[in-house]
Amino acid sequence: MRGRLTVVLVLIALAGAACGGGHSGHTSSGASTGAKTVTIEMRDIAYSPDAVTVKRGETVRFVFANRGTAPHDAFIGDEAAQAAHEKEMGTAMSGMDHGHGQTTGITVQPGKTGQLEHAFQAAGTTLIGCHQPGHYAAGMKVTVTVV
Ligand SMILES: [Cu+2]
Repeated sequence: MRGRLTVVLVLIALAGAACGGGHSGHTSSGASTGAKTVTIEMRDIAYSPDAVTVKRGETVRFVFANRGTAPHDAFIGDEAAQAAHEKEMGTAMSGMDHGHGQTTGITVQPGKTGQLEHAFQAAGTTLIGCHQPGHYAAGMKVTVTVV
């Protein structure tokens, strides 16, 4: 239990270091977009944490670290989008990429890390869901509160 918590804290520390010391608000000449980084672990079958709060309009870089033994997805969208995507994944395994605009979904293999950048434009609640067969139904989702 304690060991697992340590791993999470180390991951958060690493993510913080990766975005330049964690001090926000100062201008820099770096190529970074200044995105806020949120690290989420994927397990069999859950995300950790399963709830995050972000600021409206802020670009958030989600880093998904798959600690499980199965592939997991991360698909961003509200409940209706999640339901539509779940249906789509059931009929055709093709394409997390919906073509134009920003990518809203990725698949992360066991032991790997994947990134997804997203700017939430509307205040409210939306979701990140895993659409590997049965996972979303089993409750593999993150509640994203946009304030
Ligand atoms: Cu999953």
